[in-house]
Amino acid sequence: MKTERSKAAFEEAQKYIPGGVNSPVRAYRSVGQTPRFIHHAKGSHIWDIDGNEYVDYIGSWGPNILGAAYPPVVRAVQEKAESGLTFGAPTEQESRLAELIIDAVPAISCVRLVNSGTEAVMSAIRVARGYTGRDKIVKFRGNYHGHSDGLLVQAGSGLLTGATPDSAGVPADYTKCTLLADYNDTSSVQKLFDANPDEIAAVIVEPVAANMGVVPPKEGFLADLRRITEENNAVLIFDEVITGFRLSYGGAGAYYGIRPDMVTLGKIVGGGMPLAAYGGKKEIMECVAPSGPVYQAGTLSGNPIAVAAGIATLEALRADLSVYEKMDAYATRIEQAFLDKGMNVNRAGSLISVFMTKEKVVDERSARTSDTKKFAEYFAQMMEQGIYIAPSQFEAMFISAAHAKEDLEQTLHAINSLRA
Ligand code: KE4
Repeated sequence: MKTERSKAAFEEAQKYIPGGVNSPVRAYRSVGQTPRFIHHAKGSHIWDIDGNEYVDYIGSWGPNILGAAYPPVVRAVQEKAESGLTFGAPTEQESRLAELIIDAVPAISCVRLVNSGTEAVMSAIRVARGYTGRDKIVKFRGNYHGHSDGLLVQAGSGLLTGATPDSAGVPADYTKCTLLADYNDTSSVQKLFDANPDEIAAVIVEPVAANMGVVPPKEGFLADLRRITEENNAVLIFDEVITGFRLSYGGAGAYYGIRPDMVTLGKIVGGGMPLAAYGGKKEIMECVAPSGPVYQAGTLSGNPIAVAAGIATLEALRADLSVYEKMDAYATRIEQAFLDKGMNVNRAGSLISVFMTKEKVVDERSARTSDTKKFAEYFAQMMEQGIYIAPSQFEAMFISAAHAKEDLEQTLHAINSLRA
C-alpha cells in the first residue's frame, strides 16, 4: 500500500503541530505506522491522500452514523452557512435541537448545547457538584470522559494506549476528589460510598465502555449504580458521548432501561460538526447559569451551522429507526466472523472490539492484558485489505447505517484472511 504522500504530509505537519496531529490517537503511535492523511470520505468509505480507499470503521470516532457526507446533512450545513456562520445570540433552531434531544432521551428534560464531549462532561460534573454541594466524584478505571483535568485519572482511550493512564500537568489537588472504581464491579463502588458518606456528588460512567475497547455492562451493573446513587443522594451521570443516538435512538439509557439523572452527548448529536450537550432532570439543570449559580458559557455554543447538522442528523435517524436493527445485524455478522476465527471479541449494538488476549475483557485490568504488538499486526493486515479501523487496541469499531453488503463481504474476506 502506497503511503508516500501521507509520510510527507506527516513530516510537514510535525513542523507545526504537536506530534503532527490535533488529537493523539490519530498519530498511529501504538501501531507503529504512518498516519493516513485523509483526502475525502463518502458514505461508508474513506480515501487517503495516496489514493487508497478503505471501508471506514472509525467514522470520525462515532459521529458518522449515517455515513460520511450524508447529503441531507451537507445540504443543511451549506444552506445555513449562507445566512451567517455564527451570531453569539439565541436562535429558534437551538430550541428545535434541544426539543429533539429531550424527545429522544428519556433522562433529559432540559439540555445545554456546548462544543465538545470534554466540555459537556466537565460542565455536567460541575453542575452535579453545584446541585449536591458535594465535591467528590466516582469514575471508572479505563473510562474516558474527555480531557478535563479532574477526569484524566486512570482514563481510557489515548491514555491507555500511551505510557501512563494519567496526564502530566494535572495538579494533584485537581484529582484528589476523583475516586476510582472498577468497571462492572459494583462492590468497588459501594466501598467508595461507605468510605465517603455524604461526600460524593456524582458517579460518571460510560454505560457501554468504549475507551478500553468495547466493554458492555454486566447484567445488573447499571441498575446497581442507579440504586447506590439513589440511596446516597448522588447524581448518576451517563456519559453517552459515544452511545448516545447509537445504541438506540434514545441511547444506552433507553436501550438498557436505566434512567440516570444526567446525560452527556457528543459526536452523533452534532452530525459531524463540533457540537455536544449535557442535560438531565429539570431541577438539576436549573442550577446552570443564568438560571442558577453554576457558571458555564461558550462563544460558539449552539452554533447555527453545527445545530443545523445536528437537527438534520437526528431527523434522519428518527425518520427511519430501522437503521438500528440494520446496524446491529451487520455488526453481528462481523462479530461472528471474529468468533469463527477464534478471536476474542466484545460487541454492544454497532460497537465492536477484538482483544489480543485470552481473558474475557470486562474491565480495565483485563483489557490491559491485551498484546498491543499483536494488535499492531492485526491492524496492519486489516489496513492492507482496505479495512480502516482504529489504530489502537483500546478503541472501538463503529458500524454505520451506510455500511452495505459489499462492505460486509470485503470485511468478512479480510477477517477470514487474517494470519495468526
Ligand atoms: P471530545 O472532547 O473528544 O468531543 O469527547 C470526549 C469524550 C467524552 N466521553 C467519551 C465516552 C468519549 O469517548 C470521548 C471521546 N472519544 C474519543 C475516542 N475514544 C475521541 C477521539 C479522540 O480523542 O481523538
